[in-house]
Amino acid sequence: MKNAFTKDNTSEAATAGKTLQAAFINFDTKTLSAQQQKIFTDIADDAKEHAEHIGANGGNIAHQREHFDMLSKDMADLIQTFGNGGQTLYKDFCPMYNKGKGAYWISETKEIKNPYLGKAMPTCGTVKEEIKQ
Ligand SMILES: [Cu+2]
Repeated sequence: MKNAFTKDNTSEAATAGKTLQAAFINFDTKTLSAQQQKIFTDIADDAKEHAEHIGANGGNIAHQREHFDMLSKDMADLIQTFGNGGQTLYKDFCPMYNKGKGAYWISETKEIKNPYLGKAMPTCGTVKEEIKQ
C-alpha cells in the first residue's frame, strides 16, 4: 500500500486497502493471550476502518492518504506491541504533510520514499526510528 502511494497510484492503493481489510478480518487471534487479544482488537478495529476507506476511495488519493496517516499510527502501535515479525523496519517522518503537521509511515527500506507527497517530493522525510528484530 505504501509503495502504491509513493507512486501516486490510487487504484493500487485501493486494492491494497481491501486486501489489508480482509487480513484484519481473517486474522486469527487465538494464538494471542487474552490481554493481547484485547489490545489487538482495539487497534485492529480502527485500522480495519482506515483500510476500508482506502479501499473504497480509489480515485481520491488525497482522502486515501488522510486514512493512510491514521492507519500508519495503528501499524506503529501494532508493531510496538506485537513486534515486527522478524523484519527490520523503519519509522519514517514526513514533516510537510497535512500543512506542516507531518506524518509517519512504516517502511521496510532505509531509503526514503515518501508515500504522502509521492512523485512531487519522493525523498522528503527522515528515518526517526529503526525497528530491529
Ligand atoms: Cu474516508
